Amino acid sequence: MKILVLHGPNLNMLGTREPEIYGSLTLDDINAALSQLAFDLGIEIECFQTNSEGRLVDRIQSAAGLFDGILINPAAYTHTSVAIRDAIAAAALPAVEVHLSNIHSREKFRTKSYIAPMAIGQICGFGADSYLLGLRAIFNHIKK
Ligand code: CA2
Repeated sequence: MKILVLHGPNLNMLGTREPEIYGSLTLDDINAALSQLAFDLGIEIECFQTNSEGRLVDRIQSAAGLFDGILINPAAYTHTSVAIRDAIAAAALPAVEVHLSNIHSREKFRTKSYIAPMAIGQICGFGADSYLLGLRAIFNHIKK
């Protein structure tokens, strides 16, 4: 089993600012924890971060046939991107949406996700654990 892990815009800044919202771990720390969990589960992951909406669409499009599922934190594009939503729908791969913060308890504009209706589920509010729970969720879903 091979899972593509996608991190959206500004997540490369993790660990530098706003630790009260996003925690103090860096993106490398999160990727390392995901790699350890992937090893424990006996699966492969590939992690990719970009600030570009188009590059996220490109990676989702090219995932078909190479990956069994997508774990994605679309970051701010969650609340704006029909392009990423359409790419996930077209890829026809199971996707799990994750967020570090609880997007439902923050500003109203963050409560809307264009991605969630295309995902098998959404996990938010658990910091880096959202990613780990998300990886377990997509693993269990695919294994069934
Ligand atoms: O809670 C999440 O994971 C978010 O996807 C994070 C996005 C935000 O736009 C979403 O509404 C919720 C923002 C990521 C920006 O992360 C930074 C971290 C440190 C310093 C600056 C930005």
